[in-house]
Amino acid sequence: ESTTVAIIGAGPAGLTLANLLRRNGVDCVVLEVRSRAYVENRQRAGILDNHAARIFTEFGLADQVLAGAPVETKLEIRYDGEPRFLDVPALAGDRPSHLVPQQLLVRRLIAALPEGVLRFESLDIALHDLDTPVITYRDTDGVSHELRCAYVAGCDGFHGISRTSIPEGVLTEYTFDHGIGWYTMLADAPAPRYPLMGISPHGFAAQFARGPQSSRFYLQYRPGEEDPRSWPDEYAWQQLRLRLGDNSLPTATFTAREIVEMRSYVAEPMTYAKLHLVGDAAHIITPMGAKGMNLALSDAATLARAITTAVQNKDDSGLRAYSDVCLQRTWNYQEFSRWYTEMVHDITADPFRRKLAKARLDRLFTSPPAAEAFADLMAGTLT
Ligand code: RFL
Repeated sequence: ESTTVAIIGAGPAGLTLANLLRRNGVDCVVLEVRSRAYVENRQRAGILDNHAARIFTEFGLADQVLAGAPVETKLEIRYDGEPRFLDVPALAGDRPSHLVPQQLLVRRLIAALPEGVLRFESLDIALHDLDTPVITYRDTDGVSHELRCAYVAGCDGFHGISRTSIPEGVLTEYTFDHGIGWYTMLADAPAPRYPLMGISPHGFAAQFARGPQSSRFYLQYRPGEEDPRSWPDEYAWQQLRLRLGDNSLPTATFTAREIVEMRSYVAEPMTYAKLHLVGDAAHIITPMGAKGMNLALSDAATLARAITTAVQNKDDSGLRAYSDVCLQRTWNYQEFSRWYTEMVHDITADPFRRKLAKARLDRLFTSPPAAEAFADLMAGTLT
């Protein structure tokens, strides 16, 4: 069997790429190791930035992907209990982000693809000869398959096999441990009026809506020194009330809990022979700024345009530029995410960094150009 583009992984990156390529008349096959149900129920990101929404509009997919999605409102930041509000969409020039839970985006992107494009439960996927690529895999009946293609898109996330198929010595890898942990909890507690972040001497906390009667909560912890999994729920609620400056928060049952340790990673270049890495396969970023999923979608759009031009006009300049274009965007967002992370967590750092973090926050509320630059990054850069 053969196809033009073999896409490894059916996360936001792979599914977006498949949809964009098909809209441009380029054929592709998506190989995913997990089941459809597993992929459709994986909960992670929740914000589709304005730039990512424009990608779906550009390719004529806005109705399928964005229908009914609420748009972002103001952001509330409470510093030591004192509330401040930022009208991020207005500051960005009326470019709101959309609230689209990742599992909803994934379901919609799967529904928009025709039968036969998606192959769930493709096991033991291996990439061979990346100059004239051949992909081997097994189906659930144990039957072996071989897929030939002109291009491979490695969209299989941070733990996938695409990046590790690149010969040793080719990639330069950059890693950074921010030394910050988040304990995140889902609870049936009324949603806050606006997305709420609390910066307090006890640490960072946040509360975001996940429906009118449901909230996701976050508490900063010190990795290696504390293990929030051993915290009694009552202690977590007490910390949330303290850090969010909200004594009215009810004690509700946590329906899910998770630990996130903040790490960043970038692999350069994102291209090797006919393999192009897309999304988390090439880079991971902290959740501050909500850019992880949006970077994956932007990579997918850059690659879809480049492959389309190569296939239809025999012009591979876009493919040659792919890695540089995506890496420039990635480093821009890595810097933003680190900047944002320090601003809301460094109240717990040494006194000098605590003062710097406060100055950084104050600047957002005293300098309109600084606030606009922040909002511009939240909306997404236009490349
Ligand atoms: P994904 O979503 O990891 O999808 C990769 C897909 O590849 C499949 N796969 C394989 N398929 C075939 N063969 C193999 N050998 C394979 N190995 C893996 C996987 O099953 C999966 O279907 O990567 P993609 O598409 O690049 O998308 C990236 C985003 O998912 C990611 O950036 C965000 O989820 C990151 N992230 C968040 N981003 C945000 O913007 N806002 C958030 O609030 C946010 N919260 C999060 C997150 C990531 C989290 N993880 C990964 C720890 C919260 C969590 C818990």
